[in-house]
Amino acid sequence: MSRAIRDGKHHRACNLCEAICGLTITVEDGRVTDLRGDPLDPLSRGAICPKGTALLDLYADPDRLRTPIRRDGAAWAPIEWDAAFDLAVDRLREIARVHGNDAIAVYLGNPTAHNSGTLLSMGGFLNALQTKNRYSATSVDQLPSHVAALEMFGHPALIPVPDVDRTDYFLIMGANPLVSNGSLMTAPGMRTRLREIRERGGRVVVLDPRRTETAAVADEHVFVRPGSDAALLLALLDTIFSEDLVRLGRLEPVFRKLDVLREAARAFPAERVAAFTGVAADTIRRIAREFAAARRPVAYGRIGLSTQAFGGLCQWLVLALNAVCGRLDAEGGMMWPQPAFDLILGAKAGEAHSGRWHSRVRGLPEIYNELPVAALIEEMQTPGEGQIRALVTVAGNPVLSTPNGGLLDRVLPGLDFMLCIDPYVNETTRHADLILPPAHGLETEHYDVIFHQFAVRNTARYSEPVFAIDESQRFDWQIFGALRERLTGKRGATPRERLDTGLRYGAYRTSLEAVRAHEHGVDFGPLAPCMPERLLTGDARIDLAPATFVADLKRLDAALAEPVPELALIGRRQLRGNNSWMHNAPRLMRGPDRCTLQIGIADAAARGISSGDVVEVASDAGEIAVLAEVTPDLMPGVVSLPHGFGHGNAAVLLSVAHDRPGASYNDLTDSTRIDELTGNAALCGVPVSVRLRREAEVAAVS
Ligand SMILES: Nc1nc2c(c(=O)[nH]1)N[C@H]1C(S)=C(S)[C@@H](COP(=O)(O)OP(=O)(O)OC[C@H]3O[C@@H](n4cnc5c(=O)[nH]c(N)nc54)[C@H](O)[C@@H]3O)O[C@H]1N2
Ligand SMILES: Nc1nc2c(c(=O)[nH]1)N[C@H]1C(S)=C(S)[C@@H](COP(=O)(O)OP(=O)(O)OC[C@H]3O[C@@H](n4cnc5c(=O)[nH]c(N)nc54)[C@H](O)[C@@H]3O)O[C@H]1N2
Ligand code: SF4
Ligand SMILES: [Mo]
Repeated sequence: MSRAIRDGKHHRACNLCEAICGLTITVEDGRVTDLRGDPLDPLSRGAICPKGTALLDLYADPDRLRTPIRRDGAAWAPIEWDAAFDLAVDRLREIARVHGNDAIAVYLGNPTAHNSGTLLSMGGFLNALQTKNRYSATSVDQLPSHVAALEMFGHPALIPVPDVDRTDYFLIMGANPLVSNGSLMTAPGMRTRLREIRERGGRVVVLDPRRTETAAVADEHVFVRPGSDAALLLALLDTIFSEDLVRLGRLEPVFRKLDVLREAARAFPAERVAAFTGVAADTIRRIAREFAAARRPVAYGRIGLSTQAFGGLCQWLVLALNAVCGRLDAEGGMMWPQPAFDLILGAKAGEAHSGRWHSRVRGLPEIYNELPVAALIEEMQTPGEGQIRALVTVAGNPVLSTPNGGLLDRVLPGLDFMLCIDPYVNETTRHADLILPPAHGLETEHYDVIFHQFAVRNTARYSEPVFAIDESQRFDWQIFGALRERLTGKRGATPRERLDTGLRYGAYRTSLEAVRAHEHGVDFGPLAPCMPERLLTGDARIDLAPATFVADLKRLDAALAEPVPELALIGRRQLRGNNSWMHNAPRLMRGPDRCTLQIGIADAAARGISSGDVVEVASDAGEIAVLAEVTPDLMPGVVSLPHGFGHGNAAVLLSVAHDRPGASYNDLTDSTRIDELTGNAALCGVPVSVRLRREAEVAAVS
């Protein structure tokens, strides 16, 4: 293993999650002797979580690939970088020549968003492939927020974030920031930030089917039935309209169609939605009144609101609720960060579109150059022109992270070619013909081009690598550069050059050199109002009731009459994990097995289930066996399982994870269960049955 570049204190961002905490890493004699939160970082103020320290495990992980490998029958063989690039490009070219460009699919996983080298170099390679079959983790995540931002503010990246540091009433729906450390809300140190809201006399209210870690530190927690939040939000809006609590604030002149929104909400009064949501009408009305009466309230909804059958409606209605209380672009409300490197720099009003093409089999619409990943399997399985024959994955693990992952696992071997850019042989990359591993984590330089865009304070920070790579390794941007050059004969700008250009033209007219000079980061201050100037809608106004959303209310209306499933499955992110890929860090895997099915006391008793029993969980899509954990923290009729486990296959080269395999949530999800408005996968609220495994079967599992 290489030595650190220099002794002394290194200050850099943790690039594992959206919180982007500043770290101080002490190196003595070439070795790291200490790693802690950087108290001088203007955004994170010393915050850190257990995953941050696990960066050291990642660096030292013997399972992490440092050089390319190619498939050799059932085994892997090493291959030189140049030969690997040639092989990749020859195979991709051949497949495109015979079957057309769309025969090559691309899947971009979550860590691409946390890696500036990849973000600032991958475009040329992707464009060279000229395929419409682009997929990413976006459509198992925040796609509804992009669609709502596009419809209301004119650009998918114009998503506002809660100004947590100044709010006095934080309504949190379907998010667990104490564990996730915040998402579409880069706000490191959430425990402190939530405590500060309460210390300044404010209130934190959590609506969630599980009494979460965040609920435990909130002033109030209310159980809400999975998938029912759109109705709940409409009822909150209806109370605000019918009790005359609307106050539009500064943006009133640019709002359109308030009357349409009022009419839409009128059909969902609190009394009508109470049974469907599981929330008493009185409670809904009280929360609406408290929200409207607070001085600086803000409503925020995340994964639990997005990855459900009404994700699009939810994200629209959260924004609408903020709007009618004058909370858009207001201090302590939903605000738009103004990042030093701006993703929407140069975007023109009225220019962004969705639905420019559709998936071949199901006709799901493109947005932001991508198709919903729920369409991936059928596009591989259905014969005909445009059928996917090859897959390129970058920093992803769709076998564990996308709906019907178990089926995807069985379909991938049928592809003609699979190229994975990833440092691990995981459940997905194990099917690759070729794996190109980029240098990783502490070996790379870094700038959060995405997460400053969603941060609760305007800051900028550039991170230098701590460790040098050796000659046998390549950076991600070198990999993408080499692939692009072989495909097009062209060379692109380096990530540093692109970053510098972006910073020079951005809001603060700074430069890479200037940012680099501040090792703890540059502070541009708290969020500031910037609307309507930053709007990108064609008419420079905000549509409070976009027609496509209003039309989707019919589906919600019909759902209110449908029978409630006996048990609905929801997820459970864990502090000591990161989707599917940090289960190989020894320091995160100590203690009892965490891949348990949590079930409420009454639901467990009705099935004769006790903690520690092996239970079988079945859905329309599949079946898994896991340990049960009986808890008082779940709403009756709801069970909860973390996603990202299922590391049991012998071909997965993750030795620590392999010892704690668990089972995959997404063996139970179904790619036909989507939010029909946006195409996002509906991973929450999956109808399941749960039963105790019989003795003989238990023996077979253990
Ligand atoms: N049931 C259920 N499913 C879910 C979710 C859920 O809540 N419930 N959540 C969804 C969400 S929000 C997300 S974002 C997705 C995540 O889904 P994915 O992005 O598909 O999966 P990850 O587990 O993040 O896998 C990341 C992969 O990237 C690799 N990697 C890490 N860093 C780098 C890097 O710098 N470069 C490269 N090239 N590779 C790298 C890791 O080795 C790992 O193989 O899962 C989704 N799936
Ligand atoms: N430690 C850790 N941190 C992470 C990750 C991780 O895997 N581990 N993943 C990162 C990623 S990729 C993302 S996108 C973010 C996600 O960040 P968050 O959205 O904060 O993540 P979750 O913890 O999944 O919170 C979702 C909540 O929604 C609830 N929920 C489920 N269904 C419903 C519903 O129908 N209605 C309501 N109201 N609530 C519902 C769940 O009980 C859960 O509490 O976290 C990021 N941070
Ligand atoms: S909260 Fe996120 S960014 Fe901060 S140390 Fe933990 S993993 Fe890293
Ligand atoms: Mo995510």
